[in-house]
Amino acid sequence: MKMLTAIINKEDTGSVCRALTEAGFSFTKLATTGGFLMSGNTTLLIGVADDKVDAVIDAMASKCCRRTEIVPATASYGVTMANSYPLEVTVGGAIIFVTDVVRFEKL
Ligand code: 2BA
Repeated sequence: MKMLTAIINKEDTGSVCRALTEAGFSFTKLATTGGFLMSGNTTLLIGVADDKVDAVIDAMASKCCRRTEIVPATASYGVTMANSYPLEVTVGGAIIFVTDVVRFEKL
C-alpha cells in the first residue's frame, strides 16, 4: 500500500476532490498553508493499493494545471523575507509525495 500526500492549489480543490471521488478513491482533505507564499493550499492524504498510484495521479493531473501568478510587491514570504517588486510565481499543478505504508488497519 502507498500513501500519497498531494499538495494542490486551493482553486483546484473542488474539481480534484470530485475527480478522486468519481474514480472511487478515499482521501482526507487538510487545509494547509504554503511556506513560501504563506497562502492557503490544500493537502490531500490518499491511501491506495500499489497498483492504483498511477490512476490517482492521472485523476488529479487533468484538474491541476500549472499557471503563473503575479504576487504583489507588498507580499511577504515565509517568516523573514519581504519583497519590494512584483514577482511572477508558478502556482497550480500538484506536489505529490508517494510513500510506503508499512501497515494499514481499519478498526
Ligand atoms: P508555497 O511554499 O507557498 O510555494 C508556492 C509556489 O511558490 C511554489 O509552487 C513555487 O512555484 C514558488 N516557490 C516556492 N518556494 C520558492 C522560492 N524559495 N523561491 C521562488 N519561488 C518559490 P510549488 O513548487 O508548486 O509548490 C506548491 C506548494 O507545495 C508550496 O507552497 C508548498 O506548500 C508545497 N511544497 C512544494 N514543495 C514542497 C516540498 N519539497 N516539501 C513540502 N511541501 C512542498
